Amino acid sequence: MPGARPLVVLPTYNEAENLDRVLPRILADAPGFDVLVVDDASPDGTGALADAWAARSERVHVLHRPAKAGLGRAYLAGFRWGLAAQADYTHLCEMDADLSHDPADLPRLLAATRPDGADADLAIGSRYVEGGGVSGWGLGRRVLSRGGGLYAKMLLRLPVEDPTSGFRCFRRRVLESLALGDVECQGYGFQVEMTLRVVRAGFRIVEVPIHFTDRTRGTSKMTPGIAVEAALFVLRLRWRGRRPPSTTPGKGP
Ligand SMILES: Nc1nc2c(ncn2[C@@H]2O[C@H](COP(=O)(O)OP(=O)(O)OP(=O)(O)O)[C@@H](O)[C@H]2O)c(=O)[nH]1
Ligand SMILES: [Mg+2]
Repeated sequence: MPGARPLVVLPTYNEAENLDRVLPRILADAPGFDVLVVDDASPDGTGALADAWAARSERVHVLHRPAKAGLGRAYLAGFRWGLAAQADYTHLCEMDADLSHDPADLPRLLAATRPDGADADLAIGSRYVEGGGVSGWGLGRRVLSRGGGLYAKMLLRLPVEDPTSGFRCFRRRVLESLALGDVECQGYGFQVEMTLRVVRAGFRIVEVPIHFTDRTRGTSKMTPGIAVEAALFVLRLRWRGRRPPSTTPGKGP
């Protein structure tokens, strides 16, 4: 996309087996995208691998954090890094490092933010719109994902079919205008909370169909406890719903 300077924030915790596969795919299939690996001191050495990639490619950057602090915290740190970077990134994207998200879809997400395209402020890679899908998951995981998404959509009245998706592209001004310091959820409710904040700030969201493939290497960080925590967090957001989350005045669309 002419004039765009996108950054993909890639959170990692014990993804050594996947990092060597996903980084070359991003570099090849998403030309013009820089990558920021946000590693929480993974015991399996993911951080050192990321450093080796950064030494070889000026498109790869690494943010090391001292301990595992959750997906939401990793993304917020990555967004702050991206907004402060000299590169003047125009877009900040989210993507899992386990190849569940296809790097070749990044240009499509970015294109959905084009003024002469879908003109989205936030493009969400969606498994649950026509043309999207999931492979590799058993029935239980499918029900949890689709059910969790519908639950959040209905309780919070979100105009989105896949509010828990972690494959996204934000226009820079969206993240600049949200008060990122107020974002509460450290874990998997983070995606839902961000969706709610973007909707409430009046920005335009468009869903782009994606095909999600279950990880084939490394281990999932998802546990039943994390799913319950996210569900309870959505309830809290619902009950606090009358008071809109704060945004910086005057920066909305
Ligand atoms: N930096 C950081 N990354 C994390 C943390 N928790 C998860 N991640 C990364 O976030 C991405 C998504 O996590 P996954 O474990 O794949 O979660 P999931 O996709 O919901 O679960 P699976 O489908 O089972 O893989 C992966 O790249 C993880 O390595 C964390 O606490 N810190
Ligand atoms: Mg995953």
